[in-house]
Amino acid sequence: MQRFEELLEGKIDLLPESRVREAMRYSLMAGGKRIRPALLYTALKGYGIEEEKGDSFASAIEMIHTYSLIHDDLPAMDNDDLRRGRPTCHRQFDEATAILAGDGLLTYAFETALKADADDAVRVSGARILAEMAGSGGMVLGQDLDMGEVSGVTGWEDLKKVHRYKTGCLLSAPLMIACWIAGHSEDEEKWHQVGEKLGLAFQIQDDIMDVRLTPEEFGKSTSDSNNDKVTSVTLLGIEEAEALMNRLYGECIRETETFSGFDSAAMKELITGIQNRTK
Ligand code: GRG
Repeated sequence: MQRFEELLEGKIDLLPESRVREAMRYSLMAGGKRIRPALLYTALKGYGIEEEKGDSFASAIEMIHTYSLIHDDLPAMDNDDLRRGRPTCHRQFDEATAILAGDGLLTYAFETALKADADDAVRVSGARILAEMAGSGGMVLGQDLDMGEVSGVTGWEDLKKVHRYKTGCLLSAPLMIACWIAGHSEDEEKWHQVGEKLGLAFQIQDDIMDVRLTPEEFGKSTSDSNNDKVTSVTLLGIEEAEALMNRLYGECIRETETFSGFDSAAMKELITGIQNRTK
């Protein structure tokens, strides 16, 4: 994905020089796994479309993802010191700059998406999907449901809802956008469902790694299990959580085999790679 790293940094270079630009660059280029862009590119591959067609949207999604991590780490939210093994944005810069860096990335994501080299219908639908999946009916809602002392999450159904919105929506967005780029918009909702399922599996895996790995291995400073937070591991136990995670990943793979005009081989490989991830 070296090409994608250069593409993303090139977009930051287009902005006027400033402290906020450097904070945006610091967090955007901090060695994330780029799972959401990989989902978009792999879905395009399955449809037989060259990956460059997804560049603007893949960049936009990674900007939104990075903004969410910067804001999630702030003292008013999770108050984390470490992200991806490095000081969080507000630790490296300051709180005001980190807030602005998040705002800047979110706004720049929509500018980038709307400048995509695509038909009007694809650009408008892509921007609509980003807004729906990232906003207060999507990821922001998930964060709201999950917020610390006001969180009403006590059981598995509540937790699944948090994961559906907080994690699933932003994994659905690249899949939904890819089907628009490929001219298969009739499958948008089916891809949405796959992304949600993937998000649930991904988050269960995160909960398992949270108890199995040290903060250094995991690259994050707080452990949800040490925070008295309800997680899939505290609710289901580690063995049941692991079995469910593997079942969900398997279902995602099987569902992608049913899409019309789609060769699922590369997607199967990507999902299996995510399932076997170690960070
Ligand atoms: C602040 C609006 C707002 C939302 C925050 C993303 C998020 C919502 C919170 C971060 C905490 C968390 C565990 C979120 C679930 C999504 C998730 C697992 C994010 C980490 O994604 P990775 O593993 O991260 O793809 P990298 O670092 O590889 O990019």
